[in-house]
Amino acid sequence: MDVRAAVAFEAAKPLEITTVQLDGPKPGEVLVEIKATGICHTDDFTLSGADPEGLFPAILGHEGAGVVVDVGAGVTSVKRGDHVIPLYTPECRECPSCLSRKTNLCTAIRATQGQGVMPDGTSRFSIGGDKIHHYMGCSTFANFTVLPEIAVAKVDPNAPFDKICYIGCGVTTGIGAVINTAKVEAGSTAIVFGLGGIGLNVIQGLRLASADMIIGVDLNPTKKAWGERFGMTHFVNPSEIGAELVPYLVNLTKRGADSIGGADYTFDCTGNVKMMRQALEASHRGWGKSVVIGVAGAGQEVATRPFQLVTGRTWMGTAFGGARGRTDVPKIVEWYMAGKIEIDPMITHRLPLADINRGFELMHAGESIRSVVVY
Ligand code: NAD
Ligand code: AHE
Ligand code: ZN
Repeated sequence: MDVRAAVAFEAAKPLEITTVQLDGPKPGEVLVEIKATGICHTDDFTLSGADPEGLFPAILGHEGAGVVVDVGAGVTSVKRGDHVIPLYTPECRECPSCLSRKTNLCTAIRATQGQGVMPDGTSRFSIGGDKIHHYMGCSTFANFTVLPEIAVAKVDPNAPFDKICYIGCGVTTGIGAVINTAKVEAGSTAIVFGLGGIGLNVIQGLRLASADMIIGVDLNPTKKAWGERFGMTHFVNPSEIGAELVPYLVNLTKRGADSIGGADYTFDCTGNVKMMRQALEASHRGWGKSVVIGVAGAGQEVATRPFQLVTGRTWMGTAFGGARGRTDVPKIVEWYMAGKIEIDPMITHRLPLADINRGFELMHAGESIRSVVVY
């Protein structure tokens, strides 16, 4: 069938809106009509050419929501008409990783996903017979896509697509990093580096977890109001403090009889490896946990003095907020429907597919939190 897509033909070039051919679902796969998709910084990261796994041409996009329109042989967990969110972290419930209960990083299809193809090693997308790669197993920058059955979460059919698409990455990543990965306790102190589409969801996760002190750090002064909107208690702009950032933050987090300082929990949501180091070093001696969420490009490495770890800090990371997609994503949709979490104010721009490149421009200019393409 012919579908409309924004195709990344080459790195660092605008997406081209065009018609591509999509083959129907094979056994174990589902055809989904994508109704809306967010634009995440990771799409920009891959389009920039910095992603060591980046493949071109490809149909990017991994933050979608839509409706199942066809299913391949043997599919049992979803049917035509079901509303679903594609999962770049699937949940097969059978692989050693899923069975371990120690991680959400299902390994059932990770190898072929990284090669931009479906589990049988072929792509469903093409143009004039030439293969187009899938992306993160999702390719939501097309109005129809094919996904493995294990890579869709069935959600409440009353939930609006143009909001819950954000649960496909940003919302779940940010809130999950707090709840699943860091396991923040009530009364904690926390620092969030980078107040974009992910960092603001870390902040609302911290509010949900009843953290006491929630410090946001961002170079963009407009992010102060954004952070406060979701529960941030203090804002620090590194370019305005006129001091070294880490000692400044350590001092700010000193409480009561504690003369050492440092936050109980810190989160990097910038993808900048220098900020990742500062986040670790701003966590509390003896027990601080620092969670890397940001994604950094090929060749980038994190560094710190081993002393920082010897003295009891833990450096950890999270993908998709540690969420088990088919189990946890429907619950997060319910939290949204019940008013327990906010999504609407973070969706600052709605665009037709034809204007998708504008969404990337808004991100680069720091003007959007989330742009959502509505098909
Ligand atoms: P974004 O562009 O919306 O936000 C990034 C924010 O960081 C901006 O507000 C920017 O001003 C700020 N920032 C950048 N450099 C900074 C610096 N040096 N100091 C202070 N602030 C700085 O991006 P996003 O969509 O929120 O994504 C954030 C990061 O998280 C990206 O690296 C993205 O690829 C990654 N990500 C990871 C996961 C995961 O599962 N681990 C999921 C989604 C996104
Ligand atoms: N391909 C990159 C890594 C990109 C990456 O880490 N992706 C995150 C999700 S970011 C969503 O916006 C992820 O899920 N990682 C786990 C995984 O298995 O990919 C690289 O550096 O090679
Ligand atoms: Zn993402």
